[in-house]
Order: sequence, then structure tokens, then C-alpha cells
Amino acid sequence: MSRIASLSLCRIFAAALCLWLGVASAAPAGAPVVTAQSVARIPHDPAAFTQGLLFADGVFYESTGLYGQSSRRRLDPATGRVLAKVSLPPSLFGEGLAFAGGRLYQLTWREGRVLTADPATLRPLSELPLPTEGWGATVLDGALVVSDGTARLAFYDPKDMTLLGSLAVTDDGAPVDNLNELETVGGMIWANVWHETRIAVVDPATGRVAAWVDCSALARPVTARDPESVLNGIAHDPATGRIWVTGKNWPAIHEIKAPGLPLGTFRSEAGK
Ligand SMILES: [Ca+2]
Repeated sequence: MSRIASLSLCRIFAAALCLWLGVASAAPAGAPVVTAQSVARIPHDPAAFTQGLLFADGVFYESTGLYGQSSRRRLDPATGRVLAKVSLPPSLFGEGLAFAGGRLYQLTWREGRVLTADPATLRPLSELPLPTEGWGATVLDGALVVSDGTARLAFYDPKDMTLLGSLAVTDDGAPVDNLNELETVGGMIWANVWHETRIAVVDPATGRVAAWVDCSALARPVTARDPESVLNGIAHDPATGRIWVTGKNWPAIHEIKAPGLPLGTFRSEAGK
């Protein structure tokens, strides 16, 4: 038998095996999926190209992107009204936003800079280096957690951006790429995935996705009009347990509940 014929037979055998496995394992692999339900709806500036959202001190803080349109904002949590806004220089593309040590940390996309700001005035305080692209940000156990569009999360000391460690995020053993906006919820890291309508609930101890929160019912009416208006904002208030989601140019911020999240998707809030 020629080598080429042998390779062809191998390919046919492999294809048949895959087909058989596909039929044999009808149940979907990976973490369980629960459906997000909107329980309240707050207006959101549809011109805001949302890159980061968080809840602190009783208000929302938001980072918006695009060159020439990037900003950081403070929003009224009841009405969504923009209470204060500071624009970024046109050469900076705003990205993820986190709250650490009493100040805001706003990532930039490809500019290699983290901007810190006073939450009271939104005015800049300092700049720190960022060695990767900046996508999403949150804080866990005092570390600034940063996504960069890959399947890895990096943990930095917010004082000087010393790299403390990194985490490979996987679901059923496969890397979960395009991790974007982040939020710490009950000691787990919630991460929405760019151009997907679901949020990964990531166990920071293992990097495994413990569950998916499906937001497609909220996202699809917006993405049907503009495919780039993707889910990209998650905020959480540990004091009340409330969770909100929004997206780029979405007309609303939704308070959500995700009933049926399995055990193991909440760790302690301690140390947050
Ligand atoms: Ca967030």
C-alpha cells in the first residue's frame, strides 16, 4: 500500500470515528448553562461604546472606548443618567475598568497604559505600564485582574503593575479565547466573551468554567441591529448581591438574576 493510500485510509477512519463519537455523545460537553433573566431595566446612553462597568460607592462607573470617544463616567444607578464624565485624549482607547485602593483603574487597548483616576472627580491621578493589550479588568483578593483577548487572565499588583501570576481559562479542557469584560462575583470571576452572548463563571483556583450565564435574550435585539454592539459590561454589588449587564451601545443596563447556577459557582466574598 502506498504511503498516500495509507494516509487516506487513516483520514477516513478518523472521520468515521469522529462521526461515531458525535452521535454517541449527544449531550453537550462543557460547563452547565443557565439563562439570565432581566428583573429590572435602567436606561443606558446608546452612544456609550461600553468597555467596562462596575458598581461602587452606590453608583455605576463606566469606561467607554473608541479613539476620540473614550471616556470614564459616573452613572446614576436608578436612572442611568450620566452624572459626570471625563474624556480621554483622542490617542487613547479606553477599555476595562476596576476599583482598587480607593481609585479607578482604566485600561487602554493598545497603548500599554493603565490610567488611574479619582472616583470623586474622575480626574487622572497617575499612569502605570500595561505589558499586554488591555481588554477587561476587575479586582480579586487585592490583585488587578486583566484580560487581553486571549484565554489567559493576568493578575497584577495594582500599586506598580508587578505581575503576580496568570490563569489559563478552560471549559472541558479547551481554552476559552476572547475573554473580555470582567467582574468578581462571590469570589468567582465572571468574564464575558467577545462576540458571544454568554458569560463564563470562572473558578480562579483552577481556571475552569464552572457555569455559563446565557444573556442571548438580552443581547440579540441589540446585535441584530449592529453586530458590534456586543455584550460587554458586568457590574456587581456585594452588599446586595445584585448583578447588572450591558453592552456596547446598548439602550439599557439590565439587572439580572441567573437562577439555577450550580453549587460551586459562588465562593466567599471574603478577601475581596
Ligand atoms: Ca466589570
